[in-house]
Amino acid sequence: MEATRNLLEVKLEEVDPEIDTLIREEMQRNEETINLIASENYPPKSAMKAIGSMLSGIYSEGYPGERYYRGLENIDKIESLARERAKAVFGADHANVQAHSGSGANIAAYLSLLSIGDRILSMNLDAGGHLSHGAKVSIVSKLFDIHQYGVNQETGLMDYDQIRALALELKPKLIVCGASAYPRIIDFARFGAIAKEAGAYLLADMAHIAGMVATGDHPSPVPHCDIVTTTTHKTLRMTRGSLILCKKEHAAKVDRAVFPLMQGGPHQANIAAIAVGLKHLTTPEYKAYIKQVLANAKLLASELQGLGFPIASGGTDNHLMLVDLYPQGIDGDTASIILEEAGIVVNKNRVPGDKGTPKKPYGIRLGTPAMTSRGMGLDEVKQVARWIAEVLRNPQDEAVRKRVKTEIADLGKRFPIYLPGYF
Ligand code: DSN
Repeated sequence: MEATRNLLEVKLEEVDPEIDTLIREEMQRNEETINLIASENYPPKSAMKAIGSMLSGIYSEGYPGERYYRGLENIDKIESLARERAKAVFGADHANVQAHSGSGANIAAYLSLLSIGDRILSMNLDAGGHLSHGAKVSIVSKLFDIHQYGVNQETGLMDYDQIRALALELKPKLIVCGASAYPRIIDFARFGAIAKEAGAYLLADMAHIAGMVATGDHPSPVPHCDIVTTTTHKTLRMTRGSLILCKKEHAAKVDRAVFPLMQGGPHQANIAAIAVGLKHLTTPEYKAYIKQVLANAKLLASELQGLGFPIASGGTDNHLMLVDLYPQGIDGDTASIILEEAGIVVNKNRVPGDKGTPKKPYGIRLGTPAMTSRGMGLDEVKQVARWIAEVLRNPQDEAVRKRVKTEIADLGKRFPIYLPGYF
């Protein structure tokens, strides 16, 4: 009978056509545009099945084998699999998979090693660091004594001698390395030596480059660090979440810092999805994918340079690049708006030596993980570079944006993100 129909069984499109439509429109928007946001990607359907499962409603405070609730024998196995897979992929002694996302994982990691008020030396947000590394507007700057290093304003590169000098002078209890907008290889071994000399703990936030670390295409921070954190949805291409990897001696403190210090019950559907995603990382297909992400990024940087757009540090060793728009006379905010109108989605970003403001910097950050997930390769990269140049050289010309948008929607049809029927 209609009146007693079980609400659990009613389809999304029936119970909430508004949200259903918005989700479909968002999927359509993605199919018809090119996503160059360096921190985004498209998770596999297999992981989305796990995150859309009934595990979404489970409570499981504690850790496998030591929970505060009963009925968790399957959940314990799932979380244990996620932890073991994370340890195996990255060669870590211990993995915590419960922190809901990257910033929380970083704060839990700090709290496991430090006392409130302790000194941290980390990378400045303007230079490519992350909010949660201690930016003024973050809670991290209220909890700890933050000192920061940048990059050389001319070369755009980290200056390890300067970082060493700062570390020896400031004697921080923790050094944080890893970045959200740094296009070059990070020398984690050098950071390890600096931390050792300064008597500091070392934490690497490898969120952006974790995919390359997983495949061996970027040196791993794990052997050199006390703790390594990462989100799971960037180059790792899982659903949103995080991992905290650490040395054996920090395991108990890390686990306690996540639960009960920072969080209550973990999101087990997401942990199941992360376990699925981790399984993908060891496949030949994923390894080939990461190689293509890197080849695409290198080509995108050199093509844009050839078209007259300087790239910070002269290129990229990873999946992202920073385009300096100052010579073009267009700020990153305006550039991101007109590129979006043309179907190319990017974020504004400061570049080394930026003459703009945080809201109107003179750069944009581009990344190739998402477009590569669609199967796009070098030919498409060249075309994307030409479209970007055309749009940015003609900021007043709406007709150009309109035409490019149609061309990109056509390209999107040739490279669907997901085949129909998964939702
Ligand atoms: N917001 C992410 C990025 O875009 O890099 C980092 O958390």
